[in-house]
Amino acid sequence: MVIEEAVIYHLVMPLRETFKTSYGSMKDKHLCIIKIVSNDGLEGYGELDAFAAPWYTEETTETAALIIKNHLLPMLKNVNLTNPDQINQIFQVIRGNEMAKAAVETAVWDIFSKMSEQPLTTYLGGQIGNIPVGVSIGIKKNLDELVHTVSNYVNDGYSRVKLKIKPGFDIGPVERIRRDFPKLSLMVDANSAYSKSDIAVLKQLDRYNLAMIEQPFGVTDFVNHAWLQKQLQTPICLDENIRSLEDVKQAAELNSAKAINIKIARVGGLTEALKIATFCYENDMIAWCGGMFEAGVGRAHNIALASRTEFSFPGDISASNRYFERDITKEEFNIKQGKVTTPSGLGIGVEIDQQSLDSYCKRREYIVLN
Ligand code: OSB
Ligand code: MG
Repeated sequence: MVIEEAVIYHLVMPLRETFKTSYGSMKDKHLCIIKIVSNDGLEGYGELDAFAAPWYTEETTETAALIIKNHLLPMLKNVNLTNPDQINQIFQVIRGNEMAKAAVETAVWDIFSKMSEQPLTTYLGGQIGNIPVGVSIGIKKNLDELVHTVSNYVNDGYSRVKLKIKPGFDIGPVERIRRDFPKLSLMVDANSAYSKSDIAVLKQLDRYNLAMIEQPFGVTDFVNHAWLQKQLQTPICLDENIRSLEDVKQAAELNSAKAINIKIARVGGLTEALKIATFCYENDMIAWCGGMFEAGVGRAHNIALASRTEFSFPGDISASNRYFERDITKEEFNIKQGKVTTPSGLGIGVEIDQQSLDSYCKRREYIVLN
């Protein structure tokens, strides 16, 4: 397979609700849809899931789009691809820029699964069916608002709830939600807002039967996460720390975490995500699929990945309408009894709603490769 041309669609999609984390607030999701066209005329779609500002990782939607256009796509000029894992290899010479790499790499996976006339789900080794999913809830103005939000999602049937926390908004919310929802599968995500001096609060969180505590400490810190995990029963989950299989191996070696949030975008694509899932499975670490407020294309890739057996904990994979008024795909994803259904069409199994995509599109770039 040779890539003949690519289109980068720059989209701004208003979020239905402003999402607040320990880093700050987000009103719109800035993303790109990457379309690649093969020499056989097949189309593959990938989603660039960075953000407008570099608060989660160093990349932004704009920097990543530039890397894709000026560095990654040109590396594929006249290259005959025989399997999608080749992309991971070819892109290795470019440092970092995982989200840019993932956007192109996932589009290549889409084409290869279409070439093999399979849904991406089975092409990746997963199973068609329903997978349990959870929801991530931002920091709220007050506890009543939080309780209201949680009960809405519980009524929608989500299998697990994740609360964003930060210093000063941690024990209060967790205590209240645990009291009102004693049986709920509950976890927290600190997005790196704590340090060693917060040990008393973190030990207190250990009392609420949380499924895990996600990313309490710094984004390159493996040593102090290990120090903390020794003192807690609750599994620590790493998110921002994990850019590659090497990072997961380091976490395993040091016992920095018992769980890994796998995001396709953060680890540079599906090849690396699969390697991480396999490693977690073989080393008794919990693997689950994280989210980046994906639109329909990225969400389809996530669901295909999360359908593999290594994914033993519900992912941050919500219904399309939780994030956006209208998605960019014709098929929207819905939650039924805490589960989402894997698409069964070929490749990512969703079709682009061109009219919807155009309505969010601010700019498009055409790149001819051959
Ligand atoms: O830390 O997992 C995170 C959203 C944006 C950036 C980072 C994170 C998140 C979420 C939401 O928690 C995940 C989602 O619902 O897509
Ligand atoms: Mg997180």
